[in-house]
Amino acid sequence: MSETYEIPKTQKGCIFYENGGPIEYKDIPVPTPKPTEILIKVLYSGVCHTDLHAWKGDWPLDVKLPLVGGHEGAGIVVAKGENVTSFEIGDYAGIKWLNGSCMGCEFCMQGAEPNCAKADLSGYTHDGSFQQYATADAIQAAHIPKDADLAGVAPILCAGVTVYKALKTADLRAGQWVAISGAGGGLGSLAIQYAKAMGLRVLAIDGGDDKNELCKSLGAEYFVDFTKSKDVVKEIIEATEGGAHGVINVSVSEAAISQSCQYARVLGKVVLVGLPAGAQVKTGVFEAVVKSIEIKGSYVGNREDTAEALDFYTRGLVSSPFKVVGLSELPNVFELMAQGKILGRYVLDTSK
Ligand code: 8ID
Ligand code: ZN
Ligand code: ZN
Repeated sequence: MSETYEIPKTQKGCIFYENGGPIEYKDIPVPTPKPTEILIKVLYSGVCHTDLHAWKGDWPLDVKLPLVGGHEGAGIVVAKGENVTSFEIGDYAGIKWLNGSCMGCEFCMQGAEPNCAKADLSGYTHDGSFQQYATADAIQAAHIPKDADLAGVAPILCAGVTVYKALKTADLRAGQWVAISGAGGGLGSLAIQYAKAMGLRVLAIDGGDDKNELCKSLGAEYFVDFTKSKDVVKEIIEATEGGAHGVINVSVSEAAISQSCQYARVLGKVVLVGLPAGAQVKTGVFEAVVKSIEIKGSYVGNREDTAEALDFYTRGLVSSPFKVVGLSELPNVFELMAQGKILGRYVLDTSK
């Protein structure tokens, strides 16, 4: 049954006009959906480290300016374009990093839509979820079950989907060891739980006692504190009796990413997810050949990965440890994130 919603002309949003410039919380126009788009009343949005990279201008890919960031937005469909058949007014829907793609190129045809050269990215090339109303392509927008907790589900839309896809990319078997580097952050805290749900043994790597406690509470069997360990590589090889079968790199540290090739087991899979500015992954060619390790990039997930990742959440197998603050607090969240002080995720309540 279709409901109707009153849609205001203006709304609150966080917007910046240049990379690294002030983030202004102010009144901005409510966008109008194109014929193929829905308009989502965003109630909650997670803050991903990608949003911080976008604001800083860390990557060799230009952001739209001015920009409203954010790509973990959960809310209600309040309007839709005339061509939209996959959503009804009143449905719960999610804003993901991949807002839209061409659907016709060789990569889209294989379901590798995030790899499309024409990908439109929420909170990067398309105004995202750090506003009260945002537009999303109806094909790519996430379908969120009606009874879901919208604050709780928000981090699944990027962090959950991304780590779930990264674990599939690692192609491990139940009982094998997966090392998660950056395990106490937004992606890492979910990666621990998806890995456990897939039957893997988790070794978590991050810094500080609070992250140690968090990772263990989420199911990690072993925690390596990179700020205290005398030899991270040796400690991991010992704890896993030979090295991790797979590594999910979600830290924002070039050194940690290169190091992961050293503690990967013979025939191990090293998955690259975290995107520190200008980073290179370095490994000795001899070691990589003799150990026959695989180094693979993994980039968010497609519609199927999204539906599957949400299903784990709906079934209660994963939940992001999160803290809710107002949308206007975004600059403070970025500051804590830059210092590596966030346990899990911060979720913004767009009503304040
Ligand atoms: O599709 C993708 N590939 C994708 C999708 C989403 C996010 C990639 N990302 C990228 C982000 O752009 C960012 O570069 O993944 C990275 C992690 O995002 P996040 O989880 O949202 O960031 P966070 O919450 O700040 O967590 C990072 C964690 O890394 C730890 C920090 O302590 C923090 O808990 N960390 C750092 I920084 N250095 C470390 C080190 N040397 C480390 N952990 C272990 N060893
Ligand atoms: Zn993200
Ligand atoms: Zn395409």
